Formats: sequence, C-alpha cells, structure tokens
Amino acid sequence: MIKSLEKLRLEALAELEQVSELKELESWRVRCTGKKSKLTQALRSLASLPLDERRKIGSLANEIKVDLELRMDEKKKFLEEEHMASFLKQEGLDITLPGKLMPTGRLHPVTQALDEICSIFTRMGFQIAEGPDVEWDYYNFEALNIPPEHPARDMFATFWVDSKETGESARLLRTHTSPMQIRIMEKEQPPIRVLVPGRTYRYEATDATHESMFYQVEGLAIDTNITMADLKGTLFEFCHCLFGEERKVRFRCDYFPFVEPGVEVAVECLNCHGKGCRLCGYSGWLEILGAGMVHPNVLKRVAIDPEKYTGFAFGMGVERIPMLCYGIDDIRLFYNNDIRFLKQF
Ligand code: FA5
Repeated sequence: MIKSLEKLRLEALAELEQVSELKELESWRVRCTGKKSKLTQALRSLASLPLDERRKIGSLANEIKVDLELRMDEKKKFLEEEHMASFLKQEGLDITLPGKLMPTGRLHPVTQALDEICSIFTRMGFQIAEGPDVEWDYYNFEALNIPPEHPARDMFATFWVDSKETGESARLLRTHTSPMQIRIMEKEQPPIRVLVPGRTYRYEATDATHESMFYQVEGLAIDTNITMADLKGTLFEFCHCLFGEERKVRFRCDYFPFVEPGVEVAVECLNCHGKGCRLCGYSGWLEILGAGMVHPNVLKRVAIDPEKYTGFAFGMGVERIPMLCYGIDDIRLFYNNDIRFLKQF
C-alpha cells in the first residue's frame, strides 16, 4: 500500500510537470486529487485496514494529498504569470512606461483673493450675499443718492443695456456692488452685517490698474451707535490680516454721494515699498477701496430711521489685492488667460 501510494505521488508529479495550460491543470486536479482519484479512493479504503496500518498509511496518504495540492498551487501561479506575460506581449502594452501626468488645476488668483477676503470678514461676523450683474438704474444710481444729471454719474462710466433716457427703469451692467446695499436694506432690518462679492463693469479704457470688468467686494454694517471709529477699526483689521501688521494703510477724505463722510483707503505699494513705480502710478500707494458712513438720504429711501440707526459701507477692488500681494504690475494679466501667468499662483 505504501509503495503504491508513493507510486501515485510520482506519477501525479510527472503528469503535473507536463501540464502547460490552466485548463489542463484543472483536469489534472480532478484526475489526481479529485473525488474519484486513486488517492481519494485509497483514503476511503483505509477503514478496512487494521488500526496500526490505518494510522501509518492514513498519514502518508494525507501528506501526499497536501503535497500535491501545494505543487498544484505553485504550478497555477506560474501558469497565470506566464499567461499574463504572453497576453501583455500580444497586446503590445509596456507596463514599465511611466504614466502621463494629468495637469492639476488651481483656483484663479482673483478667486483665491475673494475667498481670503470673505473668510476675514466672515470671521468678523459678516454674512455673504450676492446680487445681479444686470441692474436697474434705480439701484445703481437713484437710490444711492445719485439722481440723473448728478455729476457723480461721470465717476461711473456705464455700459447701458437700455437707453439711459428711460430713467430709473433703465437697465445697465452694474458699475459697482453698492446697489446691493439698497437691495439688502429693503429686505432686512438692522442689525445688518453683510459682504457682497461680485463682478462690476465700467465703460473705460483699460490700463495697468483699470479693467472694464473687475471684481468688487461691498461691505455694509447698520446698527445703533455705529461710528466712523467702527469703520476705521474694521478696515485696519482687514488690511493687517491680509497684508501684515507692518504694512502702512492710508485713510483720506473722498467723495461718494451715498456716504457722508466718505474716505478712500490705500495701502503702501508692495512693488516699490512706497518709492513709486508703474503699478502705483509713481505715488507709492495703491487705492483699494472707497468707504464712508451711510448717507441719511440712503437710509430714508429704504425706510430705516437715520435718527435711530447709523452704518458704514465700503467697496473694494479685488484685483488690486493680489496685485499688491504678489507685485503684479498690470491688472490685464488676470484676464488674458495666459496659463504661464496663472499657474504661478
Ligand atoms: C466705488 O465703486 C464705490 N461703490 C465704493 C464705495 C462703496 C464707497 C461703499 C463708499 C461706500 P470706486 O469707483 O472708487 O468706488 O471703486 C472702488 C474700488 O474699485 C477702487 O478703490 C479700486 O480698487 C476698484 N476699481 C475701480 N475702478 C476699477 C477698474 N476700472 N479696474 C479695476 N479696479 C477698479
């Protein structure tokens, strides 16, 4: 019995040696280790043997079975690898070739600046709102204390959608984000703290610091006891968060019909450190925003009592921020879509 089991093992291993395909391996398994194989039959016949012999032969038969199954697994692995190698050769696929790098996208520098500005003001308690790019004359001018023929309309060279003779129901591309002050105050009661990012349009020749489409962020705070000191504190804090504590910030009087008093805020030019260059028009300063205390006429227009409530508003040019931070000396670079420029940020 022992001899015939060893013979079975040798025969099975010799046959396994000859197997060259996965399909053949399966029929080898059925033949040599399956239910009807001689080996399984030998294991079944153990019951009729005396106990001593049964132990000896039983353990040998099991050892042979385990051995054959192990060899079969090795052979299977070998055949699978061989099959994969020949498949890859036929397909002509070279898996050692390095893959193609997919270029990773990134946010436009103006979007990055918008995100940063919004994050600073939301930390101060402002909420974000958005409004339409195509606006009524009423919101863009009239309700902001700029009636027709007011000389301040010249400050905002306008792209008209309808004839401007139509009056307050004429449509235009908003020249600033300030019309959102009115839209918000029409709907909300004080206290109000809101921030409005958005596109604005001006019908003017472009140069290093002026585009005909640019982004602004409007800020509006209305409450009891809001003073100029709150406006100054808020804007100083913002400038220091964005540009660093050491950057000089300048407040100067300015005129906007919808605020009284009005100010202009400029930041020391990073490009020339205040010495004067093309970017700052050789002044050493770059104006980033206009601001002021909301004019009582504007509050009255939206039925907010100016005796009870006061507030401040500001509107900043967004492109000027990355220009200052990165020393970019021409605003037009942002919208030329030159990937060599954009991928630096
Ligand atoms: C305004 O647009 C006012 N609405 C700002 C304001 C809001 C004042 C609330 C008071 C209260 P101004 O025209 O100065 O103001 O524009 C504000 C900022 O937008 C400027 O400081 C500048 O940074 C930017 N800006 C103006 N015109 C252009 C332009 N053509 N291209 C790029 N940025 C511009």
